[in-house]
Amino acid sequence: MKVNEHDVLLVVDVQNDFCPGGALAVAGGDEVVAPIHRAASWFEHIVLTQDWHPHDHSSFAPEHPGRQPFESIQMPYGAQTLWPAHCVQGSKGAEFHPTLHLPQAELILRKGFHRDVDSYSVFFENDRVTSTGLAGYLRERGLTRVFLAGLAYDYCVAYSALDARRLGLPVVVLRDACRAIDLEGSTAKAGADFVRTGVQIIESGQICA
Ligand code: VGL
Ligand code: ZN
Repeated sequence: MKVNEHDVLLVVDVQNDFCPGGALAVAGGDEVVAPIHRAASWFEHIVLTQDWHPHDHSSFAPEHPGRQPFESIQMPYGAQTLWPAHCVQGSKGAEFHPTLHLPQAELILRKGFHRDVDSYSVFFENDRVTSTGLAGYLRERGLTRVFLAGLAYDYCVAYSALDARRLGLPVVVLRDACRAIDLEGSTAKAGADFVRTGVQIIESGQICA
């Protein structure tokens, strides 16, 4: 697949806490770095995102006495999965994985910084109305097709892909450059949602100039 100057590679949440040894480790999370680097060499435009929570974020299980990580609770905006505390602003766990080397990235977008609302998608928070501003950034810069890679395939990557489709953008997910959390069928659901909404799924090796 050919990429051009209107394409952007969104590298989602390749942070220590989502990699082996991290607070919310995704199996093989660090293995996304090599395919991301290979894909990145073809792109003129790269945006990195960072999950970036206050220490007392409402998605953290310890904020809800009696509740365990990976349980679901009802928030004012709907169902919310509770997570171990992760990606706390300024912590080592919130830093990019040390092997990720993309100094050419033109924007680092942080999300999840509102205490009372989680944000899986890089476009809209989990209340589905609060914008991160990324859609406006892409529009103003003439970036009209989105390629997605990173962590986690079934959460931040999937929510971002579906929101980009809702915004009317063509979306391509680089499957080998993602790893999943896989909670209660979430990986299969993401794949089915991609097919239903027209998200294209390719391998990073299929990209060319
Ligand atoms: C993510 C769960 C909680 C992700 C972030 O980046 O996929 N998942 N926070
Ligand atoms: Zn998070």
